Amino acid sequence: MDLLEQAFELHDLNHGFVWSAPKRPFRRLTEEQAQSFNQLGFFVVENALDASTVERAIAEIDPRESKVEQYLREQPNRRHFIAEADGISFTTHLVKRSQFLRDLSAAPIFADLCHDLIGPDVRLYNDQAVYKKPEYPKQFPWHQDNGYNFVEPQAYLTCWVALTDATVENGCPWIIPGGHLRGTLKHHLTELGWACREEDGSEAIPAPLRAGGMVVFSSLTPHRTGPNLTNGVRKAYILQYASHGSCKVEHNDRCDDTERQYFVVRNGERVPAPAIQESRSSSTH
Ligand SMILES: O=C(O)CCC(=O)C(=O)O
Repeated sequence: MDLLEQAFELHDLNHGFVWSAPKRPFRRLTEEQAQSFNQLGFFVVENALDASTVERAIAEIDPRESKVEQYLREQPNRRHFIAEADGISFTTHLVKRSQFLRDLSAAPIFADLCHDLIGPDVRLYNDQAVYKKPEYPKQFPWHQDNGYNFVEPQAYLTCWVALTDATVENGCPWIIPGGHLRGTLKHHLTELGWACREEDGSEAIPAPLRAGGMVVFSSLTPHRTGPNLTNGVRKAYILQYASHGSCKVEHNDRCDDTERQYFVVRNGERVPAPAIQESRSSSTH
């Protein structure tokens, strides 16, 4: 089997997958966005967040990311799994500690997209800030988000929000259009992350963004981010949403952690994020 065929092998748990187009009526999605999501697996929203929201989000994330960076510097080889000091950091579950980010995760723009692209009952699945540090020469390899933890239903939603301009030079996302249609592909673990293909291929397209813009894509859309060849930090906040009842199959995890996997849409209606319990918001972890 050659490399190209291997790239299109299916995940062992992917049986009988059928892609479903977004269902009308839409609350926020334009016809053009719906068509792009359905056929290509993604679309871009410019100015999804205004400048003051971006600024506040960065102010909430930066001190927490600094602690993650400090932790990475103290690890053997300055690494923890795929995170690397002065390279790439993952600051996870921020909604457990920041009421601002918690409220943001349930803001109308995200809740409406969840309603249109997932359905009437949707929970936050995961949130994390991903920072790529200056002059970090490594890519984040081609993967589908469902290649990390296999979730059923396989198609959930990722909103990759740029907090700084994301460019080809500093590590913006790249996408394989149409790569979502067969469901989850086979992945293998590399030093830089799970990977479903090695080569970019001529079909790969970059999705550069201005700060405040976002790429909305399926958990099944193959994507990568490039190296950061600039002297600035590339900052992204990634919010993911899954339908109520979703399950991480290998862990039998129902994806309904009360502290962070709350409803953002229930019975078709937006739901405000619940308040953080006081003891948690003051936690330094
Ligand atoms: O933001 C990045 O550089 C890569 C993050 C990503 O693709 C992911 O966490 O799935």
